[in-house]
Amino acid sequence: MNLLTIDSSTKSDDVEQVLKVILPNFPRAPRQQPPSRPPSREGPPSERIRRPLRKMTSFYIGGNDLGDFRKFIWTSNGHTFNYTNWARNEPNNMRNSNERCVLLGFFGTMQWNDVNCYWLAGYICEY
Ligand SMILES: [Ca+2]
Repeated sequence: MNLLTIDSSTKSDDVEQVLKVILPNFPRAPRQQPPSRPPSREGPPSERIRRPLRKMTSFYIGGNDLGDFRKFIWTSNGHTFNYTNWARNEPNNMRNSNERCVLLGFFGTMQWNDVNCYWLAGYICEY
């Protein structure tokens, strides 16, 4: 199992379709919707998993430049990016803050942002 590799627009679209199914707020709604019911530990396992995910909109994928600065590669195969979906002005290594990992969803879309690898966020794996 590896962190997700997104090496084509087709795969990005496929991942977006999956995220839309499991995350009602993805892509992020223009305005926040109130939760449909109060938090609870009750319910079937699938619901207990989905519930905390509803508010999560940022996920690490398997890209980073931890080897050579600004040379982003996929952890799954070590290949440099043939396809990218950076958000406007990304990757920007904001304020030289050592942004070495790739986050999907930061802007409420499928676009990517380079961030510090210790941001609190979800992650997406594939196998
Ligand atoms: Ca950034």
